[in-house]
Amino acid sequence: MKNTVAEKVIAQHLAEGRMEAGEEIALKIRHTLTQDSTGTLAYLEFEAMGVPKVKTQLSLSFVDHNMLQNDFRNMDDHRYLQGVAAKYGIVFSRPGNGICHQLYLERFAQPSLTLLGSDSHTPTAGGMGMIAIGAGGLDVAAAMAGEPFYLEMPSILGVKLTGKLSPFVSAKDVILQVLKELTVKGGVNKILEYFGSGVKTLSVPERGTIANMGTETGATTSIFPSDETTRTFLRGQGRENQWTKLKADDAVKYSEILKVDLNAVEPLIALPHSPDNVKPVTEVEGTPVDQVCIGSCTNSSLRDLKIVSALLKGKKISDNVSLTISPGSRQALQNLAVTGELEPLIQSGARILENACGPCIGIGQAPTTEGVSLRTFNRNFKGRSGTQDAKVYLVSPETAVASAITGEITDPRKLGKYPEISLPERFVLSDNMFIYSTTKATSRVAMGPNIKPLPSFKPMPDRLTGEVLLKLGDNVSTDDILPGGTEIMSLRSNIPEISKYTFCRVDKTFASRALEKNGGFIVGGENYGQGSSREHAALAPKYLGVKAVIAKSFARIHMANLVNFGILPLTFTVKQDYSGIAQGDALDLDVKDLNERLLVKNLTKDTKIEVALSLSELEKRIVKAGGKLAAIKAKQNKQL
Ligand code: MIC
Ligand code: SF4
Repeated sequence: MKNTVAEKVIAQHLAEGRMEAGEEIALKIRHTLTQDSTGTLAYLEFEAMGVPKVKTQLSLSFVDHNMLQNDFRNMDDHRYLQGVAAKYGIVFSRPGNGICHQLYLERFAQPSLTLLGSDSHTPTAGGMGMIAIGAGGLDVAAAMAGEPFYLEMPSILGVKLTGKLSPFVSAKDVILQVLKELTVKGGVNKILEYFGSGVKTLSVPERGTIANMGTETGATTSIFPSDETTRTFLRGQGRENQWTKLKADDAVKYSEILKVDLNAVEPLIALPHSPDNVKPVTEVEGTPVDQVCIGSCTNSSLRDLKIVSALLKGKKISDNVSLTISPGSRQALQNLAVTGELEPLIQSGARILENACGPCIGIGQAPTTEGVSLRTFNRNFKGRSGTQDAKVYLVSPETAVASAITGEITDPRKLGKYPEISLPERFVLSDNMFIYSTTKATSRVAMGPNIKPLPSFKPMPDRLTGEVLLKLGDNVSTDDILPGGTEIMSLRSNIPEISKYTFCRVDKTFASRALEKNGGFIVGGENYGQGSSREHAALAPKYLGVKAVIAKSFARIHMANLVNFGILPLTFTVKQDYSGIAQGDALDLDVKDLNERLLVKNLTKDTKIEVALSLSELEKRIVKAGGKLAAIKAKQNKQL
């Protein structure tokens, strides 16, 4: 049988199931990663499983999201994470070292391995020929405890790249082109596999950019082959011995093919407020810009910083623009410094921020009132930048620089000659901000007062009754359900407190109403729960008593998180029935038997609506038990 790159890697790590699209499979997970804002919960869950050491080949804990030290809370979280890492055999990446996905790609990613990460952009490592998947913290905790990861075998969509990018057009434009075609839900339950003669023209960091933002299509992951370019990158990182070749069989069949002629790609821009609202830069040229932010796990590699430096050389940014640059890693920053390429950034007037996520998740640099902000990031959902009325556009580093110089959205091709840049044959390496756990470490794990125990939940009753607490439209993101930003993110380790902010930007009364009414239901449109992997977006509603979400369709990670915390994800079998339910309607649902089809009685309207429940037997057991943690704990205890 002929196999794609994705199938080859999956086959090597298959623990259960058949590799047929739509079938449930279980994957053995070799590496895991967490970051601070999903990590505290993931490690509380891991600790609750009672396993003495992680059972993976390698587990990593990064601190990159919530770096502000405006009170004790974030620092206490970081200290807790460091303590857990030392105790359970996890590599700890200290605050200031860089963004998890960038660091992982540089120092740990290896072709043909599997990675599960509690962050939705974990697929960045697909640029190295890995199956790298984003998941909720509980699934990552389970993987650290040695459990396989269950998922629906995706279909493999081949993205055929031909030709070569033109000057001033880069990897970000390629993925924006893909997003334009696929939209924010076109990749659901698919793996985007890149192939064709254009692949070899892209460096590993460029492949990382493309794989990173495949997440925005809803895809399970994205993957590139591992070739000589991969080998060269690994050699530069002093890890050539970890290289293996990985290539699809000749004449392999993809379930669908999307063709991208790299020669024809032009500078693109995603307009507010969705990553798939993509247009050519030329269509919005001349729009005045207030802020430009370069960085994030999508565009902060040494490749990107080098091009930014070359383009800024001898230039000054517009007096009306605030330009920030957050390097993806200390390695990228250090290499830039060593070659003198940091200097043009400083000279131009750019504000160099910490090596972290920073403005991407609303940790600082909120734009001005009704400000236009151009960002090289991957998400521009309303409110994510920190202000509700900002207009955030997503662009390549090239377009970002051109616009920062002129003060208006500018086609970068107007900058003149495209500078030649190349990655070093040997990167300057320094791993001294990774702390390796030693076998002697049995340290006590310090827990600050803001770190609260995990709430526990009762098994699901046979009948679910209650009111529709909130009715929403299409593409509700987890940023809508539980936003990021400085105030709320410091509460990630404290479910009772963070739950008060559930849907706060949509309806300030939601949390109090939910508690008052003893919980109830949420109704959503298509692609409910897109975006971040934060399980808080399921756990907080659960804490407030939400029993089921009825939507037209769900995003993959959020649906898994709902199941993990015992909330039923139901879909309308007839989409028009969505209009037959209003906020405030009283619903009643018999869930004694979790059949594929269930009947929801609308007591207010005296109607019945059929809904579908597409869960595996295992998922049904989890949801019935009131969540996954109890199930895993019981299983682990038997093994000990
Ligand atoms: C994001 O980009 O939304 C985040 C912040 O990285 C999240 C994780 C989180 O909410 O902590 C993600 O993408 O999963
Ligand atoms: Fe961090 Fe932004 Fe990447 Fe999320 S998308 S991991 S917040 S840089």
